Amino acid sequence: SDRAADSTNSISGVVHRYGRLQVKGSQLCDQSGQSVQLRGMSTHDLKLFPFATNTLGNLVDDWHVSVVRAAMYTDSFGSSYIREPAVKQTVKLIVDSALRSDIYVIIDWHILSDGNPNQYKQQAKEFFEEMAAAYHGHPNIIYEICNEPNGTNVTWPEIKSYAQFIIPAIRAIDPDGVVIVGTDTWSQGVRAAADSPLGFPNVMYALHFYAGSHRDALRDNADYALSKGLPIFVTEWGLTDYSGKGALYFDEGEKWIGWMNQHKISWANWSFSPANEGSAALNPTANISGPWTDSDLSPSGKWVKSKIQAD
Ligand code: IDC
Repeated sequence: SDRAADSTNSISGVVHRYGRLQVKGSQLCDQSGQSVQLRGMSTHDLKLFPFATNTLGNLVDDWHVSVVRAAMYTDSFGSSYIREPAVKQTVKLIVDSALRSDIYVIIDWHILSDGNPNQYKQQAKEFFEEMAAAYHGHPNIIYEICNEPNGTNVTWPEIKSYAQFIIPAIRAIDPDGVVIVGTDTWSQGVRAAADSPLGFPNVMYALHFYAGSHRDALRDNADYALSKGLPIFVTEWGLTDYSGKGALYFDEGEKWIGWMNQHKISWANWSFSPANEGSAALNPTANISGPWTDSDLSPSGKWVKSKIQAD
């Protein structure tokens, strides 16, 4: 369509323009060293709400996302790559869609109730080796090696040892791909990471927020981390409270959007799905294939779409 031809993201899209990403200081940059901010959407649980073949192409043409995050639950609430590895095919479908649409794609090892990333570190290593082997020639790929570490014993040193196990395995196959590491306390622990960062280049650290739950105190920690030079990627955020459900907090969301724009921090919103919950971008009756009309979009979806497209 004309729209697709004019889109910043299709055919000669964002990966064509930015090339291979790199991390300089605390900033995500394009291949030439210019700072960039990616904006896009996270999937929901890929077992419950798998993308269809056309979902991402429609999302790129219509919303102009520059990044998508494929959230593959490893072992939470009945969604388990560990027990049902076939969900990996949906990750590959999304990566292949991202290659076609010329956008960046985050491959998310979505730990959650399995809060210690070391629990399945061998499976994680094999999964990321397989993904790196399949896709390392493509600058589109971003590796997110653990969604939200949590639990009393899951301190930053524990997460760091996991990262020191996984990152060399990825780097052996894809030497330059950007890797994002989750932080403690459901990826709110950027202060501890900033005090003791990993030694590898092209690594970023996840910060997650939900506007109804996380406010100035979390932004203060993030400001501290930035002041120490920690590269932050907000791989997941929502307008609801941390449950993903219920009311939307637009005023608090506006503060976070302003903060992310000010620091050119890249982000992905939770979630591009028709889940029956406030944070989902589609209404429960919408078809995940698209294309979508305005009446298919939830209040969160309409607001977030406008933020993706804002200057
Ligand atoms: C939530 C989903 C919800 C589901 C729950 C358990 O929105 O429908 O019942 O997971 O699978 C996170 C997690 C993310 C959560 C989200 C909202 O990374 O998996 O999704 N959230 O609770 N961290 C903070 C909030």
